[in-house]
Amino acid sequence: MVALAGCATTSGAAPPPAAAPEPDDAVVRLVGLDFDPRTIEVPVGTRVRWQWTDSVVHNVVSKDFASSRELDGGAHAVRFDRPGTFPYRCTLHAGMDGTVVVIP
Ligand SMILES: [Cu+2]
Repeated sequence: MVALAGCATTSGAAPPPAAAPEPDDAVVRLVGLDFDPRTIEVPVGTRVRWQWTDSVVHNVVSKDFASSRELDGGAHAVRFDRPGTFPYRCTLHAGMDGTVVVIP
């Protein structure tokens, strides 16, 4: 299973806190209706941190994890504890797809 770390919930009116950055995070930016980079390759145990730097609302959703809908300044982080290929997408924008490749 993919371990979830720093997942914000969508309950309540207050915006969820951004996942605090960690020095070894692999960073994917949400910018220009796209993920940058679209494919990121990381070693097992790495935390991937998505950073919203777009004025449009996006989310990050796969069958293993899901963020809330966030705007510019938002963040979501997931630690990947097993190797594999993990496709994900923004469910709000067709074609806004990304992949995390976790290598042993
Ligand atoms: Cu989007």
